[in-house]
Amino acid sequence: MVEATAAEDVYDALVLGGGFGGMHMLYELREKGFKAIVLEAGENTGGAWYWNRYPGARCDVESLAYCYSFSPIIDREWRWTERYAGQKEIRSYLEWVCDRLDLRKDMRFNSRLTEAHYDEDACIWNFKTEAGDTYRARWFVTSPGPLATAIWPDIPGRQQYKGVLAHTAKWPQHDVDFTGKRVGIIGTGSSGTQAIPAIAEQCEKLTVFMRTANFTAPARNKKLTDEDYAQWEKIREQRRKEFRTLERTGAGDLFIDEDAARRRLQPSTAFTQPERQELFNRYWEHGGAMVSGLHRDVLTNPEFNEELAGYFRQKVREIVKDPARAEILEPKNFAVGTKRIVVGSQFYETFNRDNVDLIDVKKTPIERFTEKGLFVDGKELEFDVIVCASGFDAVTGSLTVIDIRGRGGRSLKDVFSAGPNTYLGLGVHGFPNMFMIGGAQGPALLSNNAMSNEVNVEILIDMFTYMRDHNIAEMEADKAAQEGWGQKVEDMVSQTLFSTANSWYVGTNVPGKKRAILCYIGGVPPYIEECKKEAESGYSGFNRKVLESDHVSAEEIV
Ligand code: NA7
Repeated sequence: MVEATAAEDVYDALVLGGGFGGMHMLYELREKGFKAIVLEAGENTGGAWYWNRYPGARCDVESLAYCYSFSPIIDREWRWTERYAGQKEIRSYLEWVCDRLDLRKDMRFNSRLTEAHYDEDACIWNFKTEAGDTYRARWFVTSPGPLATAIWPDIPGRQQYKGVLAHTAKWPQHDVDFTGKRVGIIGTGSSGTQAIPAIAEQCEKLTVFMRTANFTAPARNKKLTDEDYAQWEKIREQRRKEFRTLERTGAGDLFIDEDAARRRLQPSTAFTQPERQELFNRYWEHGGAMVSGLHRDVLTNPEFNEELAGYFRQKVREIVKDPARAEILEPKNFAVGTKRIVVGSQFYETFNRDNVDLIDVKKTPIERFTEKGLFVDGKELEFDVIVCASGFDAVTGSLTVIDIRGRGGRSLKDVFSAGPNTYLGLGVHGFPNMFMIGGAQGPALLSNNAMSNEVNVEILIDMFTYMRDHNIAEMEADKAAQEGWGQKVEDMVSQTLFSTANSWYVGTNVPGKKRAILCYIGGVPPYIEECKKEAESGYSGFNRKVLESDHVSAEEIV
């Protein structure tokens, strides 16, 4: 039996991260009468959109779907200006939400969490920030964002370079002036693909270092008009319902037609080849990533996948005038959708510009940084600015940078070194009372994060209310339940084409990271059903300790 800790100096929940998920969590915790605090490393809210300020940064999910739906106030009062919102507009939105819902008073900015240690006897988490501030809370809710830990390219000599060096995810607070500059950019994932056209327009000369050509669809961004909003008013509730039942994502399918979400549940074989071609054309012209999500078998049917891949390659050849460049830019050797589909604006067109060079890094690797630039293929290329759009240690990397210790002082970093093992993406065995929003092996990565975070918050709030109603001091993912979930996640992946690609989805972009899928690929609607079953069973996949009056019983009842 253990003394319960005095309530006054302990928060019910400490939430890590003040972006989309963290702010919503704070709001719901407060609504339910829980005492909560948010720690955010940035000087303001914004999450990923606070840090990723590179030129061209823009969301690849439609603004009307990439926003909160839980608050009628927010829904009524905010109006997006573009189909795909730019980074500044999303930041303004989150700052406005923060003020409008009066969240700021319970958020601590410039507070980078460095330590979270669990005290098993008291069932309390103890926290420390970089500045040395300390906090205590019963629940540790993590919402750091899946892409919070930037990684540099594994090219030697970076420190020697004397020019301006920037990472897209750690962009300087001020705008970088590229006028008259010679710029090199390493990486052509989503960030690089957005930055390349924007930088090419400003700089004297841009050299793009490409290692893997991605499947890149056009965004077809545009201003949202009164007519768009009038139409949105009519379909908003239906679209949101479809997100939870049919998985309409908003990655370009909000307005396309009424059948788009249902079509996704059908296999490609339900359509003739000319019908499929007609759909590819329609989606390509409409814009957004949904061309890759037309039918449910895109990741399981190699023939259909190859047909779609061929369509992408044909588009590259149609747009890029120089056949040698087009050849480098054509995605090959992996299946569509097994690396994240990139949504770009004027990306392929940019390679028709005279001031843009393209270097195939697979053929001529970058050997090292030098004082003046990069050493490639036996010669030095000089640059005034080098931009690294080299990605992130995704999902688990957002947590393993923090010294998180659970039962018996066990480190989360050590646990995740064996793989991203969780139960339902919500909890990790050995880490009682730690709960995750957008966690590993949850559905977030392959969904519209703003919406799937809301789903996660609702699931967790129900759990917290259950814990309060049942006097539960501690819940911890059961080992067997976690193993069962891990098996389910892996079984699903083994039936797909995911093994054809190396990508951050499976952790291969980080040297030494174990190859394993970082998310549940079943989609949001089946995930909601799994979590419903878990709740209906009284959270049978979680072990617990029950609080008896002012004492905690250490006896596990499940
Ligand atoms: P990504 O998608 O991980 O892209 C990183 C890019 O950097 C990718 O093209 C990599 O090539 C490239 N890269 C990394 N290291 C090197 C070296 N050493 N040499 C050459 N090229 C290299 O990160 P992003 O920031 O673009 O996007 C991440 C997500 O953010 C995105 O999906 C959206 O959800 C938002 P590779 O493909 O590994 O061959």
